[in-house]
Amino acid sequence: MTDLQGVVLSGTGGIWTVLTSDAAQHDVSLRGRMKKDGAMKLAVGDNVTVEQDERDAAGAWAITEIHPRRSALARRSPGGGRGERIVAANVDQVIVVFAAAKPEPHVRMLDRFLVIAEGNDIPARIVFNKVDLVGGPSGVDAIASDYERAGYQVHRTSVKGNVGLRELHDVLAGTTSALSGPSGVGKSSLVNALFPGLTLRTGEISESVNKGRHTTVGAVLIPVPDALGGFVVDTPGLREVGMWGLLPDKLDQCFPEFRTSLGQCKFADCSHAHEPGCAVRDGVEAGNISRARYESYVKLRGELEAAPEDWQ
Ligand SMILES: Nc1nc2c(ncn2[C@@H]2O[C@H](COP(=O)(O)OP(=O)(O)OP(=O)(O)O)[C@@H](O)[C@H]2O)c(=O)[nH]1
Ligand SMILES: [Mg+2]
Ligand SMILES: [Zn+2]
Repeated sequence: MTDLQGVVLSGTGGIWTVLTSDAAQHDVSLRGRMKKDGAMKLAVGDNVTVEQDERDAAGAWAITEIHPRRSALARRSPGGGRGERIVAANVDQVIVVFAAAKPEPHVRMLDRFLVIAEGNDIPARIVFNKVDLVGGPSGVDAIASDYERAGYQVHRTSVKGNVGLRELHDVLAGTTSALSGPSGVGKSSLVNALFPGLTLRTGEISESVNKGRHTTVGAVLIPVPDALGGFVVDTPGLREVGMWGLLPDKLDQCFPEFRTSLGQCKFADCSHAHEPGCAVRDGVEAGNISRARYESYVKLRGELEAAPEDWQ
């Protein structure tokens, strides 16, 4: 038996592609006992031990161990299903990508992506791509300013116009970043443009958005062909994003600009929705917290309260 350490790059239908420490890629399956209920579900980005069974004539490789994760980007299973879906493991930062136009950016949805990152304790930054469609970087100032005020780093990029790519490249170098966001915003196009040599599939917006088809199918972990190394996770665009694992009274901590007000409300268990003496609402009135962000909070809080308990 030979065993090797590796990292999971992608997987479909029970077969996973693992990059091993000897720089080879192997298609592997999970050892039987690891498929049992209660066993940790494998995700791209997981560090694993793989083993080749020399008694097996075909010399098949199997994953014998999944190593503890330093982080996991999880959301609710799609289609109203219960339980969690781990998008990627061992992610250091989430890059939430939206387009300046085509498709139009939706702030409610952007806030959901940010809350998922915050709820998983993974730092997030925001990219508005396709600024060529709105007259350049300043074309997204109106929508970006709420997020900059909230403390997020916002990048304005154009793959077509080669805008902001070097700066974004530098924040991805040497670390593991997951790109998430709706379909057709240019996530795969950005990865291709940032790292020459990569050729991820990209699609026409008309196809991916109108027909509900996604160009990227399943998350893939991509080793960055760069001196500093690191990984980028390209994910398929999401049409709807389900929150998972978040208690309603933890939601306020997922809005960084609320944090200085938390603990200042009249009632210790303030939901910030209707109670008197609410420091968060005072912050909105004083113009320190954006009204649109606050409205996202109220909407999400209502959704989390209405969700069955086993989703929380
Ligand atoms: N005008 C303009 N179009 C862009 C830009 N970046 C990407 N596109 C186009 O947008 C379309 C969608 O790009 P993709 O990279 O496939 O989008 P994606 O976010 O990976 O989509 P999914 O894989 O479906 O989630 C393609 O037709 C790209 O050529 C840009 O900066 N400006
Ligand atoms: Mg894609
Ligand atoms: Zn309050």
